[in-house]
Amino acid sequence: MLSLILPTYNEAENLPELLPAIEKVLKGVDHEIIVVDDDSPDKTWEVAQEMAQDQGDLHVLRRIGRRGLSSAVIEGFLAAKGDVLAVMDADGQHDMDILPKIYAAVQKSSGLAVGSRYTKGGSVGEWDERRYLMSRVATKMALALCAVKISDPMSGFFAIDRKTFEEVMPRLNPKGFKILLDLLVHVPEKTKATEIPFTFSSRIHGESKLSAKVQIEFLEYLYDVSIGKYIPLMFVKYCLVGAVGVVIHVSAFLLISNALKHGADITFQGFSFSVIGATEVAIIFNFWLNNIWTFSRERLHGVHMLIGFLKFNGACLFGALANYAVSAFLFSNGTAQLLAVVIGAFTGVIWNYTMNRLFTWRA
Ligand SMILES: Nc1nc2c(ncn2[C@@H]2O[C@H](COP(=O)(O)OP(=O)(O)OP(=O)(O)O)[C@@H](O)[C@H]2O)c(=O)[nH]1
Ligand SMILES: [Mg+2]
Repeated sequence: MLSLILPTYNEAENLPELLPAIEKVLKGVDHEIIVVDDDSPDKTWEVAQEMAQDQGDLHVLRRIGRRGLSSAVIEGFLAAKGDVLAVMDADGQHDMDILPKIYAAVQKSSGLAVGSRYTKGGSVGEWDERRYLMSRVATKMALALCAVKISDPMSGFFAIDRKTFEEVMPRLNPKGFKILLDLLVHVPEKTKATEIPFTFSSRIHGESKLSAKVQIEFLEYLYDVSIGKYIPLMFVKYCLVGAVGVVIHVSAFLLISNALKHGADITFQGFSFSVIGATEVAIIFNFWLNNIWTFSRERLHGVHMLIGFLKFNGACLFGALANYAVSAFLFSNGTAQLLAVVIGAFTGVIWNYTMNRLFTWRA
């Protein structure tokens, strides 16, 4: 049996055209269709539910409070009954006439069968130069990470056999837009992948969801499955925020100390106050940027943000103590001054990050 997943977000206008056409193409093929909708504002789910009333093989999964193409497809696959699991865009861009071929290819040799724009006979249709170039560069970058290499790893039109999917499922990274790429990165190298050419059409109705955010998520995905296995992306972001924080710290120090100066000199108390004040300004800045960027998935609001801010201050204070303790210990044991300071600073950063990840922005 073929289970066809149609992920949708604002495709209410397209479904009434698309679904009857798919039924025609799949006439005689044992199949089910699962629309996975992320609670679209245009009520795609309602249109699909109405159509499902008189179409027994059509099912609707409406996800509330969730967004994401990859995770929608994975959930569709998990709810499916078929031994072959397929996915196709719900905007008419994928040539549904090749669905039976895709299905047959997986039935014949298991693994994957991909509707391909870049294999011989396929085409991207009417893309402008810029989109074509972006797609080619992204494809080249992605290919370097794939265990199984094909000409169009970024296609959203493919099928996989249930056994291969279930085997690879626990390793998938549902972030982002490119579920096929994620499968190609994680399947065993010997997995067979067949490419079937098609020409990419224009959308029937509606707008593309391929936003700048989706493109950044793609780069984050590439990082996650390569260097990110050893150094988490969140840690890198945390360090970047920290680096900007240092600039803020120095600037705040200069501002405050200038204001406290008497003539050309500053008193010891004035200096101390400037350092403490600048430190707190940097802490506030770091907390704010980490909250909206580094830990955006665990972002804190309202009273939780206030509690989180206090925890962040605590973690930073202990981080500073850890930094001091390690530097002082190394220095007193004969380590060169600068090396002791650098290792101490690193200890402080790793301490800060770990504590804040564990207690302030819990996963
Ligand atoms: N469930 C769900 N579906 C989504 C989401 N984002 C996109 N989709 C659907 O996934 C399919 C592909 O999205 P598109 O916006 O067409 O992306 P694209 O085909 O790569 O880009 P275009 O060529 O510009 O259309 C469409 O059927 C969308 O409705 C999402 O967050 N959740
Ligand atoms: Mg599309």
